[in-house]
Amino acid sequence: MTRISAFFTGWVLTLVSASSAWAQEMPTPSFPVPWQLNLQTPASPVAERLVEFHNFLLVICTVISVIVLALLIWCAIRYNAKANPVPSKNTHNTLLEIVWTAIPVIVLVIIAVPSYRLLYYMDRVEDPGLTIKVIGNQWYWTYEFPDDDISFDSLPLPDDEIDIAAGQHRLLEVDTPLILPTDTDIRILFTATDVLHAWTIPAFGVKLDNVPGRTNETWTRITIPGKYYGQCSELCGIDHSYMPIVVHAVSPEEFEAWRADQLAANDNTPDDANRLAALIQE
Ligand SMILES: [Cu+2]
Repeated sequence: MTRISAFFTGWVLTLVSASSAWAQEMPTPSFPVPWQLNLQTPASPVAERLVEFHNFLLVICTVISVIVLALLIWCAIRYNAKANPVPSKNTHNTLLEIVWTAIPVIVLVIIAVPSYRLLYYMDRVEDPGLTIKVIGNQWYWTYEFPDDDISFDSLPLPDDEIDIAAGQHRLLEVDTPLILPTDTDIRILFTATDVLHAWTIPAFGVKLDNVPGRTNETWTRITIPGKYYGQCSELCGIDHSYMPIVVHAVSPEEFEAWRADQLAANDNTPDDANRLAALIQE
């Protein structure tokens, strides 16, 4: 706790070194491990529901596959030329045709109902506690907190700055991670300055296109504090694979401390008008 608050104090002065220091103590609740099966550990209500829906679909897929395989085996054994030398001349069976049309329709409806329910749940949040804006650039991310006038770029760390011993990962670390509070409904707005990008954090169940000239929207509520990784998921040019995403999810109190530091830093920086006035006086 004290180390984290110490980090907040040093944040403004030493962004890069501070973030790598924090990397050592930030747990990664949802990071892939060798031989892992299934999806990453969900860290938001949307991601939990996506995992549940995925498991539900897996059951339906398995049942259909087993039934079709059993039918194929049964036909091959029961109706081969040796076992059934005189084949039936039937070409129609009304009841059978109704059944094999109706059953797939019913299965699709059973899938569609929870699918649409989840789609609308993911769409937007009524009363967000925080709004952030994610802007895709070739080839880095810009994060804005529109209500607080906080804005910064998040650039990938080059290979020679990656500290494997500190738990860092090549091609996944950034100089300035996005800080977000846990247990808060966060509205996320997406846009881009140049081409299509897609901001993605698998653990949050968030993946949406950043489209130039358009604002997309979704939301998240992070349930587990820690460090989360993602990557741009829309082919956006030669460095598409070099624009990682890092989110540090901290408690609302720690987030407020960070926000206060950012606002204080903003106040100390002369805005463009002041800077211009100073230049003219000289
Ligand atoms: Cu991109």
